[in-house]
Amino acid sequence: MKKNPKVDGNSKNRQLDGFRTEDSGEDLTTNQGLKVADDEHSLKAGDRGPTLMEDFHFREKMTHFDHERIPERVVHARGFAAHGEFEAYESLAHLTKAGFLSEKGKKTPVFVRFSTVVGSRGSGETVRDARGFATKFYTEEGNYDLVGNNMPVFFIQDAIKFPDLVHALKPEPHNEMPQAAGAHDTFWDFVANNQESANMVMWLMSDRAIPRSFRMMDGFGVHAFRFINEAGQAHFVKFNWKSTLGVHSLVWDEAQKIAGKDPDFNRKDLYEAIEKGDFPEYELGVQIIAEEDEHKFDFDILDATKIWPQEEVPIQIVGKMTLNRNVDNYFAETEQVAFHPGHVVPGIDFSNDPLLQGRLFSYTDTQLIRLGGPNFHELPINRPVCPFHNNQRDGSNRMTINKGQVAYHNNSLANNTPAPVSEADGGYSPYQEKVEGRKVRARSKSFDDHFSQAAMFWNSMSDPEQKHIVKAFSFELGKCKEISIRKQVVDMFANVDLKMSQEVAKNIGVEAPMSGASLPEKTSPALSQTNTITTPMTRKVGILLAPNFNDKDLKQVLEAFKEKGVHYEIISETQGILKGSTGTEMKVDETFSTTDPVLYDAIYAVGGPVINRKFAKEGARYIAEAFDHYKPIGATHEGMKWLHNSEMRNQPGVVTAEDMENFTDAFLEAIREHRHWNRKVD
Ligand code: HDE
Repeated sequence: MKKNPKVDGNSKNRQLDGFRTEDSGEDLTTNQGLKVADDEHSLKAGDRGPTLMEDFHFREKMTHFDHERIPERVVHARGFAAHGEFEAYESLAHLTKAGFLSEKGKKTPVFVRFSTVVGSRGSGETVRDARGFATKFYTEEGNYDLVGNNMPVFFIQDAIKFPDLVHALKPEPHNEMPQAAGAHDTFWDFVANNQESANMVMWLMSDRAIPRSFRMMDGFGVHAFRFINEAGQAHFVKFNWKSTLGVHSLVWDEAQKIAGKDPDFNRKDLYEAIEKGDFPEYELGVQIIAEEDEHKFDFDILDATKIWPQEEVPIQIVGKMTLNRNVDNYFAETEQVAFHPGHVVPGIDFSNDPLLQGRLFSYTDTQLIRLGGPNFHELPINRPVCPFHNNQRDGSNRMTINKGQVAYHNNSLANNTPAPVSEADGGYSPYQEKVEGRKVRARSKSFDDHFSQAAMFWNSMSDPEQKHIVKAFSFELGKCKEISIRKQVVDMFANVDLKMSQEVAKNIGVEAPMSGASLPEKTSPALSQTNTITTPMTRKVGILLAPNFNDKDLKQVLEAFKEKGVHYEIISETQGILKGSTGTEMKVDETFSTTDPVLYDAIYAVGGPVINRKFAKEGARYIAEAFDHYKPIGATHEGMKWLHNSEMRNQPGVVTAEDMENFTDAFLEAIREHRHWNRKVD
């Protein structure tokens, strides 16, 4: 297996060259290079006396420490990132002159940061929320940032409403509660009074909002952008990332428990996968609409609260991104990376989506406060890999040492350089869209339909997915204290599906709405997660093992796991080595106190001939939790005792057997399915 491959020296690392330092083995010095003789005692007047002001080493060390934090991102504060590479499958030159897409096999280094949106930097990761999916392509023509989410739509249509949305969604201002959650009055008050949010709220109540892993979710650029080809021809484009592991989610009860048992659940999963060489992969897909077809659809293609259903505008897969290297330093890279939807390259341009237009202002502005000034592009993680020159100078934290006397344009002293580059030679020149109109604060009528696509989302869900949505609404609204807010929201969602809103109304104790909008029955099968890829690869199985376990049979199952890329951990009562019935030794990875069933995709109960009361109790709990969360359960030998006479035994995804050959295949198949929704749980 590949282990955290180092790719120093090649293009992937160029943006960091010259900035990395390995401090171990070196002398300790101050920041001025002075060797330090003692780092354990502050300078005092006598060994029981007061500390002296003159202790410059103490003051330097403490001052640096006092300033170690920078303001966290106002949204997307909690994130985790990795390096990788994008490879184009084919030339897209007929659509775009972007170099990184115009040649088959062309490779471009990337840096991707995943995030939750609402919570603070230290908040839990398995909360109900959208996930940020921001990609920086270090192209030869400059950095291109695709700053997307794991949901293809957004709450609002115009950027001017973003501060209102975020104020409503963040913890309430009087008591700073709740952390990292939309389940409170101000958020739902915003929803009910800003009904353009309906489609996004359906996504937020769905399983997409609690992804099993950053590796198992899709990404979306959300807005319409433009591709421009060499001939200057434009096409509208939407960007989609498709995980090669498929889209998979947690169940809500599990997600809440994980937030306590392991608040780092998603980042650990990504970090460990990359360390093991199981590199996450996402294919890039584009949806293309010709300029002349702009008004051909029953939604406005510039409205960020709408998808372009892929049944109407197919997704063309154009390349693959592989994340293959963890960061060396979280702060220097993940915390200081600065994304911006306005970081584009020739061949990619904007549309007039009013949400996108506002973002083009916001991202530089936010970096100024977060990263302390206008030179954040010089931080190693943000530097382009191609040369960059201009007449910008000075400012806080300037690192470049510009030589020479000329810092203006036009000039004769430097032969009029740095000189602009013509479009033909690669200079960026905006698409000359014709724009005409009165100056108005208004929105196009074509943005008015807030419910058709929300209803299409609901209609496209499978039965279990619909049940999860009803439960999610009932949880979230049940947390609202104001009954009037609960009522306004169920009335609003009666326009999406009357039965759905009536069920929610019953659960949260408000009068059920009697009518809603009557909308065309449209579906988009691609919206359901039941149509995603399923594979046992990288699933994590918790194996319950006790002394004298049947080692021959276990070995056979473990070999099959290895072959299929299934991961496992041995769980027992105490740490150390366990001996099997014929002497095989197994190292215990976790104990009942260090881990929990919610942290596994499947449980395999092997047990052993003699288990004590505590083991029996924990084993039963592991199986019961896994059962309630619809997870695959395998039980052989003594492990089967836990399922004896139990109603669980003949339920879908519960595999028990004396015959190991049938067992292994059936268990692997159950693991591949991920969750067994037709199991009788409630
Ligand atoms: Fe952002 N958003 N956003 N956003 N956004 C930020 O920039 C903003 C929107 C997204 O990992 C901020 O550097 C406005 C949509 C991601 O570093 C800030 C509007 C989408 C990230 C900001 C939006 C996103 C951010 C905060 C409405 C999906 C994290 C810190 C017009 C397409 C990037 C920062 C990272 C971060 C503003 C809406 C995605 C304040 C004004 C829609 C993935 O600039």
